[in-house]
Amino acid sequence: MGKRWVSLRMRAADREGRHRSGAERLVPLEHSRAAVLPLLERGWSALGAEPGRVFLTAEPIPEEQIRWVEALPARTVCVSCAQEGQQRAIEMLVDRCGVSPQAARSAVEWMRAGPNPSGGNMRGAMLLDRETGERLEEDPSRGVRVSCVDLDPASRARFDLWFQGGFPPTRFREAWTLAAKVATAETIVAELCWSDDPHYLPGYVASRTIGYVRFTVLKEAGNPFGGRAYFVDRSRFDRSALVAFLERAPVLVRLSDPSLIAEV
Ligand code: WAQ
Ligand code: MG
Repeated sequence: MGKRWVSLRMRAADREGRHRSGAERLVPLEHSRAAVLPLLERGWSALGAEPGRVFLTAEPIPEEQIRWVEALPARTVCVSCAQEGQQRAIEMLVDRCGVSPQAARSAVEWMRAGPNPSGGNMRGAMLLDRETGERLEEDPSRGVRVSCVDLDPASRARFDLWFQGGFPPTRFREAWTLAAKVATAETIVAELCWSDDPHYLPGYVASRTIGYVRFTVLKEAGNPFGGRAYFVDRSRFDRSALVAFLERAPVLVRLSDPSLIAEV
């Protein structure tokens, strides 16, 4: 029998069930006890003094089911304000990733205003037609939550050694790991993301062709909205297959060569 792995998911929700925070890991069974504690802490700190609940799910994953993918090369583009960052991100989506200007602009608009049609943020990502910008999620107030993905432990050690605990922030490591899984979905041509944290201003555009391109500022300071937009090629789009892959297919990201991330 192969090695045993565990998919861990955390979700914090307020008393009305509104999403506050989530996180996902895929770790060897023997690391799972230690991995749960930080997830629990994150859930509690997202709720703060508010009443609510933290849900923790642990699911065993046989090693044979795991697909290994290479990490994305990453680099940082310095911009001076959100307007400039959004403009450059739109250009990159349009010029390099086959997204129409209309679709790129519509993703930016949704993310600035809160992508949840009933107000605020979403738990998962939007799926947007790369031509028309039309929203294609089954439930647009929830979106699609990518799960069952992590940097494998040896690559994580390589990553930590390379940066020696200095820059970049944890948010980069997590977003870049998630983006490597998303980039392997054939019907997704690119993604755009920035945080819903009002104080975390960087964001990125990612795809198989351009890798992970960070922008130092993609949102206005103080804006509580953020999100992820996955641009899909409608001609090859099979929603249930794509959602099953993003939500459930186990993927480990391998960083064979740390020079891939030397320019973040
Ligand atoms: N799957 C799909 N969508 C997700 C997931 C996921 N696992 N996690 C978060 N989202 C969506 C959800 O709508 C959130 O509101 C939104 O993304 C933002 O999530 O420095 O921290 O966790 O290179 O706030 C990007 C820049 C940071 C990192 C992104 O996102 C860098 C970030 P957050
Ligand atoms: Mg988050």
